[in-house]
Amino acid sequence: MIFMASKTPIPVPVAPKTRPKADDGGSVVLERRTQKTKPPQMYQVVMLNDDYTPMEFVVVVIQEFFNKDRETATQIMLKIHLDGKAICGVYSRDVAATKVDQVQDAARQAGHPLQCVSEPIE
Ligand code: TYC
Repeated sequence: MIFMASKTPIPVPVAPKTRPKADDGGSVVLERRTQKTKPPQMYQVVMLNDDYTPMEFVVVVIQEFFNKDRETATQIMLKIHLDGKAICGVYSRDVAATKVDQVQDAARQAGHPLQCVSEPIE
C-alpha cells in the first residue's frame, strides 16, 4: 500500500520567550527576560519668531493646533517673540509632522510667514 503525505504538517513547538537555565538541583528554571523594546523616538514642534506674523494669530494657532488654553498660548507666543523660538508640543514623528503642516497651511492661507519645525528630542 502507498501512503500519501497529504495531511497538514503538525506545528513544531515554539521555544518560550524565556531563557532556560539549570539550577543546582538539576532541574531547569525559566528566567524572565527584561523588556528590550525601546520607546519610540519623540519629536518637539518648535515655532520660530519672525517680524511680520501678528501676535494674536500666533496665539490662536497655538491654542488651535497644540491644544493650549489662551494663557499658556500667550506665554509660549511671548517666549518665541523674546527668545526667537519655543517648543509648542512633543509628539510621535507623524503627529509632529502633521502639526507642522497644519501650522504652515494656516499661516500660508492667512498670508503670514510663520514657520515651525519638528526635531527629534534627546
Ligand atoms: N514677532 C512677531 C511680532 O512682533 C510676533 C511673533 C511671535 C511672530 C511668535 C512669530 O512665532 C512667532 N508681530
